[in-house]
Amino acid sequence: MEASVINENLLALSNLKQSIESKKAKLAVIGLGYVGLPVACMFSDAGFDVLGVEIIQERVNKINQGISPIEGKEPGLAELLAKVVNNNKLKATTQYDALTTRDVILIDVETPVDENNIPRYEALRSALNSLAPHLKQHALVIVESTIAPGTMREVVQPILEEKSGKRVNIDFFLGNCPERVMPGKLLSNLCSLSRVVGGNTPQTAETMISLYQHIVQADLDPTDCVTAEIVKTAENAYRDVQIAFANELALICQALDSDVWRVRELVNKSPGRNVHLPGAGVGGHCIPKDPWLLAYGVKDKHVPLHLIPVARHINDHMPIEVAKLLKHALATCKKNLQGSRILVLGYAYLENSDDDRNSPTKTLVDYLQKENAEVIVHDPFISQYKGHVIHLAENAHAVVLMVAHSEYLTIDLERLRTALRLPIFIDGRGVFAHHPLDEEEWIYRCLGKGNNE
Ligand code: SAJ
Repeated sequence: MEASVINENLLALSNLKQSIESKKAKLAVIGLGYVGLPVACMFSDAGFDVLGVEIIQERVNKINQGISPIEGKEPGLAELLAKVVNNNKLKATTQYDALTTRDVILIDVETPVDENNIPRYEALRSALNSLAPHLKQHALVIVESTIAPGTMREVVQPILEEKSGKRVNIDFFLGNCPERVMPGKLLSNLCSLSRVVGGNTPQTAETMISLYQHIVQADLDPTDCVTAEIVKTAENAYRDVQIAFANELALICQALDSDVWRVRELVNKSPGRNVHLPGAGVGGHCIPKDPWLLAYGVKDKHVPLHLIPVARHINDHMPIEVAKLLKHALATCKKNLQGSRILVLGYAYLENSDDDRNSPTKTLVDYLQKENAEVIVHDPFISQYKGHVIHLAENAHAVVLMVAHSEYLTIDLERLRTALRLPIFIDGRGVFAHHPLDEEEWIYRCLGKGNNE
């Protein structure tokens, strides 16, 4: 590239950086979901003019009325949204042509994997194809969605260049800054968790840091795009493998008539150990998906991946391990799954959350129904499963706890046992592991604890 072109680009980037530092830069966020909306609100609250682009008209209408479309408890989000909309710092639209005035565009759309664990980039491609024709000269595009390593180079850059006729690092700038948010802590996470800032060039990363400094009070670590893609998917693949180890250890302890809940406590006294919590499965929008995105990044590189896929298999299979405990407990009462009535406690993927994405309970319910059991589901946070646990337990042959919602920790066990036809309690999260139900009164089976035969 000629020196004059390089200087022109550096000047353009420097001008953009100054406009960001002075908050004159106009921002846009594409995708106003559980990540995009808090991000848009925080940059608006920091003083930027932010345009939100969202394909769901109803969501746009709600946001422009200052009403949060996000269900569940997100401390501070509803109030912040109302504030920034009322002071005209945030506006939402379904129209992409409004992006022609935007200096920085953040992309926060979903990036799921399909049943074959292949990334589905329809939403990402659609956002890029819609943005490109309206891309402003010298604009900065930042993908915040979690993507497989190589996606910036193989998908994002080609679409933007081909559909806009512009060249990266000359006519527009590109980066990847993966979000690190958890449901229930969206706003606090966005400002308190460090961010990996992947720029297509080091200067781009620097400019990105000048943007995120306005909302992030933690480390902003500059790097390149592929490193940023790897870090985000690896941090969740790492957690998945950790959980899989805890689950395999639970099955070992069951077989040896030991107690994984005690074993893990003692193992974790050893320096540098941190055996995670065994459980009835791994759900949510991140952990089940991100390991497959990481694996996809090396799909053509002949890297022999074993640990990541097998950890996913172990974790996906845990609801069936819980079903086995149920089967064995029913058998001690000469009852089969077929024709039994089972009360399942918890459908959300996480305790005290209403989020049911990739719910492990769904796997359990499907399995039990295939075995011709009658299944009743309760969940205090999910509208179609709300109800009174004791009433729902009437005439059930067993209770299976799948999610450690606080409500279940204080359940009236005496009334529960009276309501049940058989005193069977399967504890899929070790909620009562340290205070097992009275053996005289209950057939209590806990994941990871022996004597389950
Ligand atoms: N789970 C276990 N055992 C554990 C931890 C979790 O079985 O020891 C299960 C949970 O029950 C749930 C699933 O795994 O079904 C996921 O739980 P999670 O605590 O990982 O919660 P997530 O899915 O909200 O993960 C998010 C991720 N954050 C981001 O992607 C920014 C993850 O990287 C965080 O580590 C995690 O929150 C967290 O630390 O809370």
